[in-house]
Amino acid sequence: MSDISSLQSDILAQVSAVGDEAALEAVRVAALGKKGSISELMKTLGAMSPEERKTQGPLLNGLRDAVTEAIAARKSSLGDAALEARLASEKIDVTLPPRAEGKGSVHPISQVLEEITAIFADLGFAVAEGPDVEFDDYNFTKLNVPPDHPARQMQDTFYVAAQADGTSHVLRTHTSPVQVRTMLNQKPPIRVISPGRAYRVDSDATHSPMFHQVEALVVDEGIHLGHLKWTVEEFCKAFFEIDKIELRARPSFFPFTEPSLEWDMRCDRSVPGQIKFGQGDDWLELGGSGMVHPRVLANCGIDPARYQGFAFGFGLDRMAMLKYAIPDIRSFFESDLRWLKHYGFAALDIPTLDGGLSK
Ligand code: FA5
Repeated sequence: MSDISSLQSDILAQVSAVGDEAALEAVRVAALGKKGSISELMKTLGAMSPEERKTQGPLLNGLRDAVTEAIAARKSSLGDAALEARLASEKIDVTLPPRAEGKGSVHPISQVLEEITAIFADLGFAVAEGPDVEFDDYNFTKLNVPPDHPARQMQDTFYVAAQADGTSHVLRTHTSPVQVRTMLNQKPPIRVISPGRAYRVDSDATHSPMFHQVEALVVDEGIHLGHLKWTVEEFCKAFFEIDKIELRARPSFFPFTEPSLEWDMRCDRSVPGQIKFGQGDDWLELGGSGMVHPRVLANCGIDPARYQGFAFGFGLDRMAMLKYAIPDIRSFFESDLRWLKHYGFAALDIPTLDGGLSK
């Protein structure tokens, strides 16, 4: 009995004295391993008389359980301590600003996104977001494109496998479903932009299967086409950093707007590799827009008899290509560091309207 209890206190003392997991493992093997002190004692049980076994059995089992438990507890506290030490040694202060001399640079898409956000923030717009995997209902049906409507063919859609709960999803083909999400959750007046990714089965020098759009949505009483034109004009002047621009509106069709317009900007592309805005005989396509269709407002719980809205959706990658003379849209997504070094922006040059968007 006293042998067993002194063996127990001896092993428990060793367990609490170890400084790391390797030393603890050595103590475990010496006590509970195949030839360990406790295992050897357990083997003697077989040779004992039934009477002796009755008293020694519980004592030896108690010894083995106490040591096993102590080792497990020590192992977890050593593990916690090791983790704590590792976390402390690998701590990074993410609030520290990046070093200006660092090699990292801002991708042109991120830069353009920041520029656009700064411009619209100045005009009083908030930023709204939605998921890339979107309900078919929000991407199409609530936007006045019911199932089987031929307008679904206007966008080559990536469909997601049918869900168990009966809902169907798509990779959003445009950022317009964020309009739906916003109107379902907010009452007018609404003034939001939603920059983000969109997906279509499309690939060439000016089309990418994954691309970016920026959507703008305004809903309030008394909103008309004049507000749309003014906003597009102010946005283009600020974005292209020029005072004089000339816009042209062409009639178009989108199921979710009525009337629908596409905007072009006057430009001069007579010198290869160069583009000048506000002059010349060429027109640059910006994107689609229109007055929000009354049926879309009603689908989203907004009374079309009281409120009107305008919306537009421009291709962000295309705008970046134009502003920064990037010839092929696919190069945005090739992760070529040499390309990024050439077209990227310094991390500390945050675009602001007063400080300059692109310097
Ligand atoms: C739309 O996607 C509408 N949702 C825009 C809209 C919003 C209209 C609100 C009215 C009201 P469209 O399919 O034309 O429209 O696309 C808009 C812009 O996205 C295009 O002008 C183009 O710049 C860009 N775009 C479209 N497909 C691609 C692609 N595969 N790769 C790169 N850019 C693309």
